[in-house]
Amino acid sequence: MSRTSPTTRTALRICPLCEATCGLVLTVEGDRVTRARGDRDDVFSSGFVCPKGAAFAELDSDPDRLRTPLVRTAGTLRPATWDEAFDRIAQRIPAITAADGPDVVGVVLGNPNVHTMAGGLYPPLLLAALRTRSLFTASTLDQMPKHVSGGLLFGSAAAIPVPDLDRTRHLLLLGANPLESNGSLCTAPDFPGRLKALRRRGGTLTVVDPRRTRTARLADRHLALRPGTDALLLAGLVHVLFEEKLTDLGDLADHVEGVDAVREAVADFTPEAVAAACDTDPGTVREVARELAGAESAAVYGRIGSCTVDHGTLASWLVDVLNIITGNLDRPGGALFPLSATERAPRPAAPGRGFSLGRWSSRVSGRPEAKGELPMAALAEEIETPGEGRIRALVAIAANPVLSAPDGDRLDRALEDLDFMVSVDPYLNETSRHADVVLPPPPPSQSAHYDFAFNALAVRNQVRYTPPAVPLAPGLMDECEIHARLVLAVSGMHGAEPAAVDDLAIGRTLAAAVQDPHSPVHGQDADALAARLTGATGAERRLDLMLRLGPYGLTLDELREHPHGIDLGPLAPRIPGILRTRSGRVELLPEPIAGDLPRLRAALTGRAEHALVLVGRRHLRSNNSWMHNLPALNGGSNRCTLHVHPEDAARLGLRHGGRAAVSSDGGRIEAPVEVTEEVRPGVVSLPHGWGHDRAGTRLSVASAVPGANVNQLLDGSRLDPLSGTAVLNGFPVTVAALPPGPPAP
Ligand SMILES: Nc1nc2c(c(=O)[nH]1)N[C@H]1C(S)=C(S)[C@@H](COP(=O)(O)OP(=O)(O)OC[C@H]3O[C@@H](n4cnc5c(=O)[nH]c(N)nc54)[C@H](O)[C@@H]3O)O[C@H]1N2
Ligand SMILES: Nc1nc2c(c(=O)[nH]1)N[C@H]1C(S)=C(S)[C@@H](COP(=O)(O)OP(=O)(O)OC[C@H]3O[C@@H](n4cnc5c(=O)[nH]c(N)nc54)[C@H](O)[C@@H]3O)O[C@H]1N2
Ligand code: SF4
Ligand SMILES: [Mo]
Repeated sequence: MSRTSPTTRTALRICPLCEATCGLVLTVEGDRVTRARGDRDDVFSSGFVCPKGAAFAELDSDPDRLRTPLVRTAGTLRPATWDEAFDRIAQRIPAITAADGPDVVGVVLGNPNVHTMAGGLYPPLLLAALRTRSLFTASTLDQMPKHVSGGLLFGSAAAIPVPDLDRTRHLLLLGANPLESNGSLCTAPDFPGRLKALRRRGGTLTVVDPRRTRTARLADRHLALRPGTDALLLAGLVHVLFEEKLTDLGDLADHVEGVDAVREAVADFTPEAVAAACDTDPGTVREVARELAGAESAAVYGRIGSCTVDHGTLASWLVDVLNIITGNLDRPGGALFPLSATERAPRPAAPGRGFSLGRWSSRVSGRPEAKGELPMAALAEEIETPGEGRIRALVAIAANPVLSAPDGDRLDRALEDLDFMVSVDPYLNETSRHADVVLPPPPPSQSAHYDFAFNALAVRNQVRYTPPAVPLAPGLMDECEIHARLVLAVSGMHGAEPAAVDDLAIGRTLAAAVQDPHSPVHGQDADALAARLTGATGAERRLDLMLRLGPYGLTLDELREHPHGIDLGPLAPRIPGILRTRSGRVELLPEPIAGDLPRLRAALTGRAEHALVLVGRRHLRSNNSWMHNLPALNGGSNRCTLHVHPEDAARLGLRHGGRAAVSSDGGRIEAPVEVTEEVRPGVVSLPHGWGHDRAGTRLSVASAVPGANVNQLLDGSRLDPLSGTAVLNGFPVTVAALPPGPPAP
């Protein structure tokens, strides 16, 4: 920290607003953040900042943020003390569990949990304390297919290969728009700059997206395929590689089984067969395959548009299959597994326990669990369907499923049926308004930051820690302490010191580590090791412990001594050490995948002609459902409009600036029309996270421009069967012009 005047100083803060994790320099006047810019000295982001990061000060001081807990009394939420709030939780949750069993308490974890230290450290302890299997997270609206394919192929749901963006010579990118999203499952500050650098060093970029996005405009080749058909295209590419003898596993050959089985499995997916379904031509499928095989190095990378679709897990699996059979997995310039500073130190290659799916199922629709989670799309029915095991109470942390999950109106009603609900959320929004207790975390400037999740998904190994930039305001509670107290309140230890939760976690970790022959502390004294940990809070001490036990043997003090971060070098090969399959090898055609292939084969034919399908989109100044409340980010081109291609607009009588009704399985919504060639014919697009028109929220800016909730078009029944991920892209809709009415919100 440097002082520029007695009351103005600067402080560093890693940006928590997307997966790029840019380093920010905050200007602090008194205890107030007044400005944010990119930190030029940050070892990873080197000064990059986007409009959201630049709006950090506005976000931090949003007057609509809650500044005290809220507790429901006589039907109304009113400000309360922290003691009252936790007392209420301790009175209710253990009693509900005691009466009806652990599974009647549901837990919902939303996206910002991967952007806070609290969300990285405490939810596993909360789940252990509750002993509930009723876990629902944003993963089943997002990347669960990647966890399932990584689990099945490599034996660990955490094994997600990341494209080696800075070294690859060819990137085949499907269903991602990093020029707006700044990247996902591929943490890379200044993703746009890194893509431009790829082109500058002579590399090539192919983008597969039904929309001509800003990312697609940067590409050498843009394939505007029919939404929902990526798995077919990818299977076609695999087919061509085998047919034309272009496969070459390189150093991986000894570590992969099932190659011949995959060759047979894709026999039907000829370029001719897939091209028609994808709306491309067989020649293009062949060219894309040859480019991939011919590149000096290449990476295939698929995201939201290839995950939240009918064949999300198959598409995610095929992405990895392509990287493997072209010899690009686990080699520089291909797709590699990062090695984060807080993961367990690598151990020698050995067969593992493998990855199982469907160890239990949801009560109402019998949906199989994946990675210990049930589909978010099944939450409403689990609350509203009577019978033994009905979810009666809910703990929602950093989640707004009323807007982010299918059929928000139904979930809205279901949440009203709960006996008790807790929200840990800074806003009173569409979801938290149903809570009986709302626990608000402080603004980000008052929290320490460490990226547990994204350092394990970054294009370069590096590590950074930022302590709170300003002191905790009077009356607020650090989010780690909120989580720790929540764990105590639900587990009958209400009133104990929150540090007890961290001490328990540290004790357990160390007890296991000193017994583990591969641990750097094997055979040492656990108490002495615990006494050596540094940190002002339980969370800091736990971070220090994870760093010490991690692959680089770092300490929290070292991170503090390097406020702009420590670069740990480019990604390096990790196979076979990372494999945890039962065979100890990459299992290229796992049984659940083989079992789902007939469904993909059926999709080769039987496509509904003339049907319009809907896809989503993100805007650079958006962040899912919760950043529409900032004047600097809302408005301009960041609007909830329906994008329609001019040919479709003419056919349907839609006019630019007019209004349209969009209908599908789950319902009907209305939105203003934008006629644009950005979408291909046959496809319309609406962004998600809008629909801020419900009563009882405190979102003064967002509720003035509510927009429509695209997820109201879904009824929650369309899921990728293996991962339980909701189909949010590529579902059929009908669109009709509406007579001119009141101006669009
Ligand atoms: N149609 C459609 N739907 C989608 C998507 C799509 O592409 N199309 N995308 C999906 C994806 S990828 C995701 S990840 C989900 C996201 O869906 P959710 O996980 O529900 O995330 P958000 O909608 O961003 O809501 C985040 C909540 O966290 C709160 N919050 C913000 N900061 C903090 C904090 O520091 N601590 C705590 N405790 N709370 C905080 C916010 O106020 C808000 O209530 O949406 C999904 N929904
Ligand atoms: N500005 C901004 N940044 C964000 C977020 C945000 O809301 N706003 N959300 C964050 C979160 S939670 C996530 S998970 C990431 C997501 O990051 P990305 O995966 O990059 O997400 P999108 O920008 O939605 O890009 C998805 C693309 O898939 C395309 N698409 C739709 N259907 C299909 C299909 O069937 N096939 C193919 N090939 N493409 C298809 C869409 O047109 C869209 O361009 O972004 C993160 N960053
Ligand atoms: S790109 Fe993401 S991490 Fe970087 S400043 Fe923008 S929102 Fe923050
Ligand atoms: Mo996401």
